[in-house]
Amino acid sequence: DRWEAVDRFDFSDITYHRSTETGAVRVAFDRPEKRNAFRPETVDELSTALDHAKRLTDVGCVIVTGNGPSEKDGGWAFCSGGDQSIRGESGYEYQADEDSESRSDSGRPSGERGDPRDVGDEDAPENVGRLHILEVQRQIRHIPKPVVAVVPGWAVGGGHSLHVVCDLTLASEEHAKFLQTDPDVGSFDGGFGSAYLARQIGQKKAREVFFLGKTYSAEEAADMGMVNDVVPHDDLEDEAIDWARRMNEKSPTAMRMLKYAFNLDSDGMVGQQVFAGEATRLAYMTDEAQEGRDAFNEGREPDFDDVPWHY
Ligand code: 1HA
Repeated sequence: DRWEAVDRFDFSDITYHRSTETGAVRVAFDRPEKRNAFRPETVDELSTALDHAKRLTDVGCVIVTGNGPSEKDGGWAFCSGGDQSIRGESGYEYQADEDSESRSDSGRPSGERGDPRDVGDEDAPENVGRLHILEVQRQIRHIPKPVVAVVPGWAVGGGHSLHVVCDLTLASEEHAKFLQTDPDVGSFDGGFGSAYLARQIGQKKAREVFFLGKTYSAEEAADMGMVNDVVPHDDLEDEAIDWARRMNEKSPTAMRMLKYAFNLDSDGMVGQQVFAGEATRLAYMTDEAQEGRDAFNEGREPDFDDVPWHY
């Protein structure tokens, strides 16, 4: 009851909620009968929700989780990766057109952005395979607030990689299970899903995760260093809310700079660009930068005489 539905979107594959009191949003995969596998529509919706959450200036934490249990068999999942049943020759394909209505409500309010496949080019192939979960990974990486993966069940394949890219992971003691099936289905996340995982748990362990494809419990995943904490299943959401509240109480600027500082170490020049953008924002807030702007607008030379050369 603490969550209010964000109803400006008409999502089919995810749910999207907000808690004004906590300063958090909750984005949840909502395909429990498929262990929350994602199809392109799901990815579009995730992307839309994350983009929206980024712009909420009173929200300091994004929770990404999976709804459940499955009505079919009671199984829980965070996400089981790409939906193999709609995988085409070059990636995951939109399921339209038998379902063409869901194209216009694939997360984008119609008229605002339109069908995400419509590039305005009549000659463009309509349904090329997509791997754009990687774009969502980058969104999670760059959104200027912590993202917490709350794992109530299976985190598998591309779903495993998603938890890896989140800032923190909280797992259900009874139901969370971690598994990399990428090489079983001829796929490989050679980006954050493997390289960043290796930063978290070390090279030998990361290679084991991919090469042996063992299933790890929440406790084992925590011992390996890819899960922050393990709590009883019934306490999962309460604990997540508690984390969100804690983080939302902290200095937004400090939290943002810290997230980008942690990223910088492994993000190369893109990391520098993102971090530097925030440094620029801080600089813009100074009298010094505003004098530069004012001088230009007033057609005079800037006067920086009173500005000390800090050391
Ligand atoms: O690696 C990438 C990428 C890399 C680079 C760039 C982009 C990428 C994009 C995606 C991916 C990937 O995600 S590749 C990896 C894809 N995922 C998998 O290989 C996991 C497949 N699923 C499983 O191994 C298992 O289902 C499970 C360990 C998650 C759960 O096992 P469990 O509890 O025994 O349940 P199970 O009976 O297998 O599944 C329940 C239902 O969910 C089944 O459907 P049903 O028989 O009831 O009709 C099952 O088919 C369905 N399901 C589960 N996972 C998927 C799925 N259907 C489609 N796709 C799935 N991923």
